[in-house]
Amino acid sequence: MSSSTLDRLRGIYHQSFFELIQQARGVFLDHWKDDTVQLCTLLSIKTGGCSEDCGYCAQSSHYSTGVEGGKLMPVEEVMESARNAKSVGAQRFCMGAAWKGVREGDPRFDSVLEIVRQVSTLGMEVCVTLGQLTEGAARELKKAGVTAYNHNIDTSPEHYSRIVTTHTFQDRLNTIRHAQKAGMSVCCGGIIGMGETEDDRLKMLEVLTNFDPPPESVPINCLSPIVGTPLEGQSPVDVFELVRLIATTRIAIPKARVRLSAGRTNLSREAQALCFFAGANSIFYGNKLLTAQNPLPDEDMKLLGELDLHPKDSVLK
Ligand code: SAM
Ligand code: DTB
Ligand code: SF4
Repeated sequence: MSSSTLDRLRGIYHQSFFELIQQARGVFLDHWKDDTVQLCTLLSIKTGGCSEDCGYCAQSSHYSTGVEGGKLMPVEEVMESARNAKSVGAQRFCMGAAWKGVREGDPRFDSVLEIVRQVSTLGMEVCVTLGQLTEGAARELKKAGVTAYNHNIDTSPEHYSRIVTTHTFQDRLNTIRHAQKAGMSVCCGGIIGMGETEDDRLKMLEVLTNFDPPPESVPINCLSPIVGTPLEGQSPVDVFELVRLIATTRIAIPKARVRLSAGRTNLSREAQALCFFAGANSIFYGNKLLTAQNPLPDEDMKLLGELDLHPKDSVLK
């Protein structure tokens, strides 16, 4: 990791606000032929009871958040949600599990593989986020039909151990490497609003920028503060800091889908419009994220229509 990448990111991020978003818009237009927004629907296929202590997470068993630990959802229930997502226009279906990780040979992992095989028949992009992956598990997911693996680095290397102690930043990088080696696209981003500095955010972006290959998608989540977690009292993210980070991400990783992720329920329509102008071109679509609320699908369609943005080619038949 060269310090020059970080210096370059700082230079981009701290230029005057309008120069920054104008530059980001230019980079967007150079790399993306149309104004499409990818709609990605999330489903929690195994909720809560997680062994990890991620300080932001409703699903960690270390905190009393009111989210109960559940079992892996049966394949038919997952298929019902996936068909429904497709029928309302989602192009990507992302399934999340509150696990530290998965390995080959575990019967629960075999069930996930069967879920992936079935969901991938629907024609949407298939993304999963299951925690840490061995190389073998990554290969099996790819073979079953996964197109992208979501595994966020979440914050800077320096800030990470203040947020999570049950695994390391390096563990996250190892899993990302395994997913890449298996030929899956990597969806990797982070959360802002966890007490980090703006420079921490740029250090996170520095790590993402230096991935080889760069991430196919970069989710930028604003912390959705969960009562019962150590981060429950964090102040909301400043919207112009969010826009600056999105613009800098667009410039640093031009070909990535930059996904305006958790926390949109706290953003005005105008703030979201600025995020799209600055280079965001994907959202989570559906009234629920994993456990937290998301804007209603009808409201999102209305907003996209008002901004003359179009959902990426729908796979609706
Ligand atoms: N267990 C897997 C893992 O840790 O990668 C997958 C699920 S985990 C919930 C997926 C991602 O959701 C996290 O890496 C984090 O970026 C995001 N996330 C979780 N809780 C959040 C919150 N309260 N606010 C914003 N983003 C959150
Ligand atoms: C990502 O970066 N954000 C999504 C998805 N990847 C898995 C998850 C957001 C979770 C928000 C909190 C919740 O729903 O519990
Ligand atoms: Fe939540 Fe994933 Fe951390 Fe488990 S590993 S506590 S599900 S973010």
